[in-house]
Amino acid sequence: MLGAATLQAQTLLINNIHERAGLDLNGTWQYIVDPYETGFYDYRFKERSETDPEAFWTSGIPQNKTDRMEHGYSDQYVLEVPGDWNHQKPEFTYYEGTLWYKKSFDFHVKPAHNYYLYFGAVNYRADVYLNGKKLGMHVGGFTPFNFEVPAVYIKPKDNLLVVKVDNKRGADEVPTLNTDWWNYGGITREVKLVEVPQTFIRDFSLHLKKSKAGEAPEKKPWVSGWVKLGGHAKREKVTVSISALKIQKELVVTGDSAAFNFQLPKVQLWSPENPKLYAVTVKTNTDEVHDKIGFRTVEAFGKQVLLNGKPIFMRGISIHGEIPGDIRRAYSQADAALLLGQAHELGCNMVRLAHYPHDESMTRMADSLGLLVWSEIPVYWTINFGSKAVLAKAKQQLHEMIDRDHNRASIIIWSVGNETPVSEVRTKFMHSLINEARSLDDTRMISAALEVNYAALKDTNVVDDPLGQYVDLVAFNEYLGWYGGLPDQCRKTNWKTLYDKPLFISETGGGALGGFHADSLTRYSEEYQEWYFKEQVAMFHRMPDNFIGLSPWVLNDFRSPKRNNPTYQEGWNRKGLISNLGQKKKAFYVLQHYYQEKAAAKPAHKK
Ligand code: GCB
Repeated sequence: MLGAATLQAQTLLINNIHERAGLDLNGTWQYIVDPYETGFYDYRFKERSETDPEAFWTSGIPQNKTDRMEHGYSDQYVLEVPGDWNHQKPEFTYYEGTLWYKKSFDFHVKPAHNYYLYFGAVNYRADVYLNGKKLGMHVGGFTPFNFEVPAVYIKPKDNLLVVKVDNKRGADEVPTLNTDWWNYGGITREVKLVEVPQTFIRDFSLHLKKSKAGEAPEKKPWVSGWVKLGGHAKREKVTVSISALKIQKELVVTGDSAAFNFQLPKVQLWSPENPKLYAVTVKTNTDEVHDKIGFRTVEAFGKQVLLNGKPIFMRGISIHGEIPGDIRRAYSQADAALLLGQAHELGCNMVRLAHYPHDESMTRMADSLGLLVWSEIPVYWTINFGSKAVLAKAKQQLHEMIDRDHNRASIIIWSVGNETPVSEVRTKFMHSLINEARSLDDTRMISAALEVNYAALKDTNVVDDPLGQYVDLVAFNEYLGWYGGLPDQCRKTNWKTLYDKPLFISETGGGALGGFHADSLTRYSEEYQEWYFKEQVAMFHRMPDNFIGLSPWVLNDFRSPKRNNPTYQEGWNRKGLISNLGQKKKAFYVLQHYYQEKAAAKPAHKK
């Protein structure tokens, strides 16, 4: 029996959750608001144990009518899951603290099956209880996790699933106290009770083998990958098949995992122009999982980025995981279709999913639309770089991001952070993350948005951040003409990096209130932002030959508590090319025009 205070280790992540049997636990949940965490700590602020008479916070109902009861779940207080709490009740707009969520369900367990409770994401800390027993705890607001549920915990009727969700910011968390986005709280992504056989396919990976540096994949390319079993892993025969390619390969998995390599016949490679996905099935005697997988290679080679051996220019845009029209977190297929549809209309072949892993529907849809993806963990600005515990939290989020999405062809860049101020301790921290990312996945580029040394040379800004030596792609954020000075500075500014690597502008932008028109010297007018982008585009034409793309800041206006100009911002970061009301601002068309030109231009030659 688990004590309430025992934190069970999180179980290894199960992939391809959507097609698994089990019970969808989305929908209406009851809640209790608990800013003082009275249900968690007793009046001496000690964590409650299961035997505590007040432990019924976690089991939903008091044991008998003599119990004193100073809380209660009720249909008067309900929230929809998935979904942040902030947009669902006006009193939660600014709330940062604890809410207890409760859902009742009936479920019949099957003999010889295992059960897991899966959460797409909970911001920020989740303590999960089933029928009063603690299943585990997870921190990190944007990545999936699952806990094993012993079958004996599950009753045929009236199970009580309780999740304590806490979105308080913390100095030793990832992200830390300070961000330029809204700290939406709640069970923001889907919840599912997953049913699998006793030995099951927990995860598999399938990708093209790296080709020789600088070269396209062979005509009949090789794939490599692995299969990992979960549950009572033992000796299992596994079949990997791709029926459209007449591939059927058998391997024997002993223990938990086995790796494989095999040659494909001629395949259509995945690319933005032809986002071809192949249906893949992985099967054992008792289990079967499916996915749709694209085959491509990507690498930084000299000054260029090669996709399937050919140089590409990334026409990108940065995106927050938010639907501004509803002022909420994005979580669904429809949300992904809206955001990625906007990026498509802008003429993008690439999106930077800032500043945290987005909902899985985004990366899956990017696979099918042919949008290249930069995916990032929320190591943002001023994390506590000196702390080992913080590094462990960042690494955990890195693992969870890669675990979920390693089969997505669209993802070509794992980013380990954004604008982390240069210091020895930060570089050590970030280097460690880069090494970790590379050890988990050597088939993609690793990057981070770096800061710029503006004072380096007269008229030339230099990206000399020491992290540049470890990343594959030197990416930097610049706001020339917004933070300090006017956009005409771009006319005389040059850029270079100390590193002989491809150079990418991961952010550039200026604010404008949609519908506010004035002359181009008036800040926050659409005309100012339009001018900003015109000057920037003229500067892009003068960039050095290792300039291989950009992801300006940002697709839509987004909510930020830092942005309190009472006339133009009112809680919104206004750097969107599209306003919070969905109107395209003038600058949208400047970037769209540049991207049309770029798309029509002859591809650069490999050097
Ligand atoms: C940045 C940050 C981004 C901010 C943006 C801004 O450099 O990376 O998160 O929102 O600037 O608007 O200032």
